[in-house]
Amino acid sequence: MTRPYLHYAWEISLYSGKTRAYLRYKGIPFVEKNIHLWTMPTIQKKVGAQVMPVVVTPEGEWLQDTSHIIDVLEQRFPNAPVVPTTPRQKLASSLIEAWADEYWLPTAMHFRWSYPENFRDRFQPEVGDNLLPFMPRFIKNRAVTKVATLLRSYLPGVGVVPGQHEIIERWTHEQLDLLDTHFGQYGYLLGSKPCLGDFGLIGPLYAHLGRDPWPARELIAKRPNLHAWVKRMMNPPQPQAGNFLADDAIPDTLLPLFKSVFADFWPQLELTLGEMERTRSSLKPGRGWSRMLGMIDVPMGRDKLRIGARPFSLWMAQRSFDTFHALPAAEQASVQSWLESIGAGDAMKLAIPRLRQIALRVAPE
Ligand SMILES: N[C@@H](CCC(=O)N[C@@H](CS)C(=O)NCC(=O)O)C(=O)O
Repeated sequence: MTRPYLHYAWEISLYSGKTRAYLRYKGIPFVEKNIHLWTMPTIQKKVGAQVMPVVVTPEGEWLQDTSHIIDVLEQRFPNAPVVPTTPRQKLASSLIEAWADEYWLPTAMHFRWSYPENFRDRFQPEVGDNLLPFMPRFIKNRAVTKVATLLRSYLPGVGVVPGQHEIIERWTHEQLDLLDTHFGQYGYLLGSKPCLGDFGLIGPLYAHLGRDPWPARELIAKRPNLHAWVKRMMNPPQPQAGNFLADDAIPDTLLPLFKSVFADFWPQLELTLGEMERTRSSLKPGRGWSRMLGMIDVPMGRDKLRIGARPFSLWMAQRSFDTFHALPAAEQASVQSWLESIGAGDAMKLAIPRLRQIALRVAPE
């Protein structure tokens, strides 16, 4: 018998929800492994950062970064592919993955950390049990304080400061309403089976918004179609069934979400690029950029959100550019005409330097 894959993850972790939903949907034999305080140095040694999720293959390889993990597993488990084969859907799926992974961070962090009941009733008890299962509560709480202090230190960098709460909330309510409308008509983003974009979105929409008590009650439970999608994503029907929509169609109900991809996320990429160029001369060989550079003012709906520039967002976007450029000319033309029809005709012209991922950082290739 072959050994199962190991999924080192926490239920409460944003990106772990993405890989867990994927592993379940694909029916890949895996065992969920908790990350204890004493597991962290091993993860650091194997993948270069204290990060989750991490997948260990039956052959003993340690895979890190949810996008890379899914890429590798798609090759090994070609059944029920999550990457559409038709050009517009392929790019659309990749764009939503990048946008969900990167642009939704302020939303995820705000709704977790600005409502104390999440920490009191969920984060503190659960993370304490994860880190130090056999210790008394007061020791667990001390360990949790360290983790929480680190995570809270990220808040201003992702725009979560009191003066901006309202901006994040307004934008989030709009996006959630749009998703609720969409999932009233379709099971998943692109039809009756999930694509890469669905797995990107389930990250923020499960652990933070769908499971922390305040947002689960106030944001998700109040939107029944979205709520049902979150449940479907986390408990996928087996065996897999369903299809992407015929004729490479992109549902009209997704178009307002793509408006945010190009009007909000794209300017974030451009401004981040500026910060990366400004700091390029100080790069040390093999180290890459810091995870966060200077502050930038990024559109968020009709507002602007001041956040730190995160070079990692460019690596995620690079994946979408690569998807586009790998298409044969006729398929690129079809994608281009779709982009033009939604007012994003210049989107694929954004020139970014080639980047490689080093755990949570990126460096020039
Ligand atoms: N791009 C990475 C992001 C992983 C990530 O940021 N994971 C969080 C937990 S959900 C983490 O470990 N953060 C630790 C930190 O940021 O220092 C992926 O897709 O796997």
